[in-house]
Amino acid sequence: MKSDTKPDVCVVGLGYIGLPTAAVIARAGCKVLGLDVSQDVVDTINRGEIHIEEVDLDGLVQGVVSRGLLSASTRIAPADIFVIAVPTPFEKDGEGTHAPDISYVLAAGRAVAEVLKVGDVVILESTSPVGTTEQLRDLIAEMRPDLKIPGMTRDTPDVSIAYCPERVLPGRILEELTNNDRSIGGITPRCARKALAFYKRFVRGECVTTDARSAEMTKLVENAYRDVNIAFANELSMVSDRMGLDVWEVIRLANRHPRVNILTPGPGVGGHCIAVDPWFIVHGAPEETTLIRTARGVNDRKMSHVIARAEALVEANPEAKVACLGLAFKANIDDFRESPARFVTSRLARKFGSRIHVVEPYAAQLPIEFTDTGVTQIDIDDALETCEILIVLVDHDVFRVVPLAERADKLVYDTRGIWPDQPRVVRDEDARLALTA
Ligand code: SAJ
Repeated sequence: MKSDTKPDVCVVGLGYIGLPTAAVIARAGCKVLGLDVSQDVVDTINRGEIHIEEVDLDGLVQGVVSRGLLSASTRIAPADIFVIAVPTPFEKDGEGTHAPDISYVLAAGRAVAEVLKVGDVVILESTSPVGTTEQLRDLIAEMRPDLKIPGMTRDTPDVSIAYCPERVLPGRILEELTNNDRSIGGITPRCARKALAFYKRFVRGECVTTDARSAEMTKLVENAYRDVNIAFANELSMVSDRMGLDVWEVIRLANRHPRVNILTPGPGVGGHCIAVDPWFIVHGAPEETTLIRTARGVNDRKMSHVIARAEALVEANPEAKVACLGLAFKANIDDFRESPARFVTSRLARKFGSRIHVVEPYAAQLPIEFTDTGVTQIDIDDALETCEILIVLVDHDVFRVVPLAERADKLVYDTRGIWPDQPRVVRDEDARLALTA
């Protein structure tokens, strides 16, 4: 490939990261083949449609597919650049820690190795434990003894291999894919430079080069940092409940200090990243990760704390109808995977059945675990008219804007702090219930 021509790109994995990435690269004018194991996903994309929800992604995919820049397949084909964006789940092991599963990365690597040619660049984007890019390199070396592999030859290598994690926020993926800075870690500095030249085609943020292991660790550290900081906020909220304090007031005041910035407590930490990635660090260095492991525990414990307090509130008011506000893992998105709000609500549903009503404007229907519980989905207006107890689990804007006049007489357990003006409910000291905290 000449440096002035646009490379052909193959993106392996067309999920929440792979599909937007493929579409953004295609928008930059590269011909992109998206690879996925699911025939359904491939067919959907080839029709110019999408199988995931993300702001503005539908129009973008429709545009690049219709211009012939993006197509999808279940079969790999030769390309100049390969971007691997497949899942790296984790498995619980016997020790109570969680082992990363990089089998999808290695499977993708095997597929890429089959079609690799001199001059190609292979980039891993999946969140991965430290050392995964080297494992990918070793696998390629094993499968392709005909190629000179970076870090394994004194000559100029035939291919380049690098790690470049995504760091986009669901709900803002297209914007952040373009504007966020990127860390690009090469197996060698030359590999990093080759990958850098590619990202410069569609990234406006700064692209910083490093080695592959540092880039792998950087991604894990970013999410562990956030998890630890959310754990601090969640621990404060449990302490405040115990002491009868309003945690939101305490945080608001503390954050007026110029060097203090406490995050927001919630019903726990959800999604596929922040609650998962810290385990990759713990698994790699179990003896040295007391803080990171403890933070995970605190955030999980916050979910049980919320369930216990919500149950106590519902039990203390046996005649009241209850509305649980939100199922998504965070505000203003329709992603219900690994959601603390969904978990809390399903526990309440199993215990209290038809007394529980769910308000989730982003869900067309209730998830499967609510079948046969007697729980009904209602909208926020119905909830405000008919329910005496409101349990706020997600800070969707549509909940945030409900004026005090419409909820002043409700019993509110606001786990997200969206209604600071809500009158505090008199507490039952024995049950240590501070319902507005
Ligand atoms: N949360 C709180 N309190 C807060 C902030 C978040 O309880 O103050 C909760 C949210 O409600 C949610 C969870 O944490 O349940 C995670 O939400 P998030 O918005 O903090 O992050 P994600 O999971 O949507 O995306 C994260 C981002 N990482 C960081 O901000 C360091 C994103 O940039 C990454 O690209 C993404 O993980 C990923 O793919 O790794």
